[in-house]
Amino acid sequence: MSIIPTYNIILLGKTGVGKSTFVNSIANYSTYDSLEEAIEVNEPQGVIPVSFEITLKNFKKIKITQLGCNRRDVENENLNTKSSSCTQEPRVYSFYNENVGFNVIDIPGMGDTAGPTQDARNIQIIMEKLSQFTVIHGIFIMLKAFEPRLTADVKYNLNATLMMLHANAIPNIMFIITTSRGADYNPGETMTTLEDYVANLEASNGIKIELSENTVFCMDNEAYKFQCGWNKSDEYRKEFGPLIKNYSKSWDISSAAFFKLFERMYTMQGHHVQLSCAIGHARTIIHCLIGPLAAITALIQQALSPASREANIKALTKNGQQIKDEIEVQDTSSRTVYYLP
Ligand SMILES: Nc1nc2c(ncn2[C@@H]2O[C@H](COP(=O)(O)OP(=O)(O)OP(=O)(O)O)[C@@H](O)[C@H]2O)c(=O)[nH]1
Ligand SMILES: [Mg+2]
Repeated sequence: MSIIPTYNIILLGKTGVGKSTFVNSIANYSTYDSLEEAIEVNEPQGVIPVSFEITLKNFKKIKITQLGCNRRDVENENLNTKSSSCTQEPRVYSFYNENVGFNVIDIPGMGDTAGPTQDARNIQIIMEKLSQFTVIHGIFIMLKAFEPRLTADVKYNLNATLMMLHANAIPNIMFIITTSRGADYNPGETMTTLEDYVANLEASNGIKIELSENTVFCMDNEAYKFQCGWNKSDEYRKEFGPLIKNYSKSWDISSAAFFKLFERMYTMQGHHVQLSCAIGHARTIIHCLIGPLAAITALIQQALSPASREANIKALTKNGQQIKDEIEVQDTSSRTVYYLP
């Protein structure tokens, strides 16, 4: 059996940006030549389970659920609550044909609706998943087309994403702009936001990230939603069927962007994951030490206060027996010691 070249890709970006939808779109853009063909066959290629709600003109809501190819993945996608983050654990989705293979790592998004503690845990599990690979060729940072300002939220998500990576990974970074139909399949206001971020990063850390046609790819993967709606609901078909031209244009432009992006991977030198994982471990250790260090600092400050010094002097001048009574000798043999990784 001959070994085919395989490329590893990780999808990063805040929750709800469209990482899982992107993975499903890969399967469909690679299977059908056009949305019209996909609709005729009427078998949406579901890789990751999805569920979404559509509001019709009369405000009636319909729920569309499309299962993935592996039933076990249903547990990994939180499909029941509308406003919660979906993907729970990183999963690798492998796409192969006879010539080439792609392993795409879909992860839970940063800015998880469960809060910062969940984000810290997510970073750890993402690093664990990454460490299963020797090299990574594509680091896809995903954003929606309408991020008009470099808000604290956008900055937090970009920082959290980039902090996971070693500087050597920078040439492997690609920006994917989703939901871009409203911006005519351009990066829209997000480009200015990205330019601001990249300029700040260069000024403060000397890190330079290229923003060009080679690194920024725009798409709108709404056609996948259309495929699922068409397949699952008569009401959807009746109301959205006449709009097929819009979705078809999104398909054509997005699949072209997708093929250009994936062909770009053939030219990439793989980033050695070990380097980024070392940074991840260092961050975990620092994170674990912050609590104890804060407690020690507080104790030192307390000991330095005049009242505390006075109390210590008094204690030391008590008679020997009293001091003896107050000293508690600890039995160290049964202590539980936790070693940091
Ligand atoms: N119109 C449009 N909707 C999109 C696009 N990409 C994703 N969506 C919708 O946005 C919502 C969130 O998409 P997901 O793919 O679940 O987002 P995610 O990044 O995987 O989210 P987490 O798993 O929570 O990190 C879903 O309702 C998708 O149908 C897009 O390009 N265009
Ligand atoms: Mg997801």
